[in-house]
Amino acid sequence: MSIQFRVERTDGAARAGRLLTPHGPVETPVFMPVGTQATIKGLTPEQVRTLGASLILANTYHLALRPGDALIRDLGGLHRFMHWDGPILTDSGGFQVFSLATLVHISDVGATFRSHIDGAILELTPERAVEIQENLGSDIAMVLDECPPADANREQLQQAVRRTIAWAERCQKRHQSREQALFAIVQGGLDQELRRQCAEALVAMDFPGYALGGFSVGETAAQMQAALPECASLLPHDKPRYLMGVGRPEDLLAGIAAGIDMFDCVLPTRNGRNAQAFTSTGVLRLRNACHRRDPAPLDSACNCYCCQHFSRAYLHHLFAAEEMLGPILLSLHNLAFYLRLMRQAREAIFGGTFAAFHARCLRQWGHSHD
Ligand code: PRF
Ligand code: ZN
Repeated sequence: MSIQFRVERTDGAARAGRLLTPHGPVETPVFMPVGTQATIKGLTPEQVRTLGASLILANTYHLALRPGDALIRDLGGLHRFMHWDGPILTDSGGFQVFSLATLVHISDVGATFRSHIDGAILELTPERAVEIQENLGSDIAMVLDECPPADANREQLQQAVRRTIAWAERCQKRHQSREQALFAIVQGGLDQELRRQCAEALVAMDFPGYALGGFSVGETAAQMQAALPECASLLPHDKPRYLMGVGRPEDLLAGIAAGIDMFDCVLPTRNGRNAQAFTSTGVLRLRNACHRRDPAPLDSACNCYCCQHFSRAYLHHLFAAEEMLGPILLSLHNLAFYLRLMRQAREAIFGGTFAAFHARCLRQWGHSHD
């Protein structure tokens, strides 16, 4: 078995669990920092590890285009290539094709597209998505799926669900690696009937883990949060559940409350590079002139390297002067914030106090009516 998963405690629908992978254990709920191009932007693997990250995410689409999955395989696999000896999950590339490539054409065979790097016309099939991820050597691979936009009509959603199921079968058939687990992805948008159909078909195929795709693609946060409890309940209790590409801190807590175990999102690092900080009292924009003479740390409730040593005034200065340390320090802090939030949620689940923890966080962040 490539992975093992155990739910250790539940509190309402929320779960605290333990995922064992070939590169070490993962305590859930878990947030995966995003290392799209085999790097968590601006941070060394040692820094990421010190922040408390266990599992990280990398992208099939980007790495297959550059530097190429065969090259990474020949150099000993993704773990060695990027010097990350902990567990890695790779996304399958479908979602990135839809959001980054041009001239995208999808058929039952797969997706053809023009590379956003050199303009070459390429094809991504379910079999190729599995081959790339086996070459990368990630601990967890994802099936190729079709993620329709939030404004897709029922017919388009239905087509995406049909293809996602057929592609999951082809991925499972092609998948060989014994050291890698292949997770399935449920689509269906906000249509609960299609979500149920998709989940039932995939659950019958007995994957070692299941993801909810197709959220945070343009629907409102309230719509997504309302759909999560029922969607999560369609998935097996004894297998890990992953909400792909979500989200803000309040979305993560809503996901945990609904019974989700795994999350990834670019927000802590991307927003950090744009001078936006997540703090225990809400979001701060460090470019704002109100921070120019402020000697206070970014977040007095945070013990990260940034908050231990630097003032808001200094961070404001770094962004005003366009110094690279600004994005680095805010990425560091934001990841520390997300990873601590997951540890606190896990502790609250163990203590049977998750609902109170959830309500307290929303109040402190100034989102009590969200
Ligand atoms: N499918 C895949 N990756 C994803 C998504 C999806 O639906 C999303 C949607 N939030 C993010 N990343 N394969
Ligand atoms: Zn901090």
